[in-house]
Amino acid sequence: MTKARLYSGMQPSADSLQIGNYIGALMQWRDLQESYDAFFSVVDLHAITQPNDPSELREKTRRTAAQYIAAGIEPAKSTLYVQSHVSAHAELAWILGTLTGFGEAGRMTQFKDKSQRYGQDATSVGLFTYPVLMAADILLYQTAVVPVGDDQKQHIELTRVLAERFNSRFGDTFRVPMPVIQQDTARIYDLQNPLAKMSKSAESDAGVLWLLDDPSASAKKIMRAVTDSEGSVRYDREAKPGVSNLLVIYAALSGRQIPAIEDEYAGRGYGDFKKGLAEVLVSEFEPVRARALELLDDPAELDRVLGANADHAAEVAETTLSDVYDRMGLLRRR
Ligand code: AQP
Repeated sequence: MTKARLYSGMQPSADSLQIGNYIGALMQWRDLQESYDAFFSVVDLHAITQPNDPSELREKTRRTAAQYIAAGIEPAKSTLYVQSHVSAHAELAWILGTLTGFGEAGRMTQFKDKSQRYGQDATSVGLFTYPVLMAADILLYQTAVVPVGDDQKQHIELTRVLAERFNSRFGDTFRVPMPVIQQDTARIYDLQNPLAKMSKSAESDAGVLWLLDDPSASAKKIMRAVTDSEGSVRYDREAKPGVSNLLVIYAALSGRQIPAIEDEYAGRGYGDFKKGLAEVLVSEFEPVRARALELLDDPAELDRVLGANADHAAEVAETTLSDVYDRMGLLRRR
């Protein structure tokens, strides 16, 4: 039986991924690649909706791909490639843009938030059409499921609307994908501000745990993480967001249940709990970090693997794109 197709991606927007990317996405991708025909992309075309230094972007792209592999995404099993290596993404995005209402795109809350944050002069048309490119990413591969965070739900809904619109105007072409929304317990918050999601682009470094950071630097950040004055290790997202966040990280990285961790630290202080978490984090990340650095030591081999995977992605994408051009009545070059 052929496996259903799955698509997901991350932006190469920093030198290292943060542990929210690892727990919220990579760990799940690693499991999902067993039961799906998975496509995982490093979405560099999305990343350029923000200003980027060209040589840094190239390096961040390799680094992101290396971290996918180090975290367990197997390029022989999944299709792991760089978005801009497959030109069909940009081509289909243009086509879908002609089917997207201006008001429809303007209602996207991520655009509203980001454009407000950057100001009008720093907001590009590319940022506005970001969800249309995302729709193209997904639809090119006849994707059945898209694992995403809650914040991406609206973009997947737009993807579904665009697929249905195209299918009803031009004939059945796209599979209408389903989102798989990540559980709230997989959401990781900033260590210094546990009400804000941990993010690569956080203003302060103190609240972010980086996958490629020196483990002792990460341990220090955990020891300084914001908690509360109650002193008991107990999950309560409302009343104790800092401790709850640390418990979620602990549980995700150790594979244990939160109540078992609460029991272990009952009657002990936050210091002990944080030390325990730091040990768990170091033992989980040390091999991932070492493997990523090893892959980055041989960029030619990494580029070769990415190129071979992009060839496969392009083959699948071209089939869909060709149908799209035909159905829309574009005269094909012979
Ligand atoms: N804090 C988080 N907790 C759980 N999951 C998270 N993800 C991101 N942050 C957390 C998941 O990681 C993937 C990365 O998606 P992205 O790189 O396209 O952008 P993002 O979601 O905006 O991630 P960042 O780290 O916050 O990047 P910047 O700062 O560049 O915007 C997604 O699957 C996301 O759900």
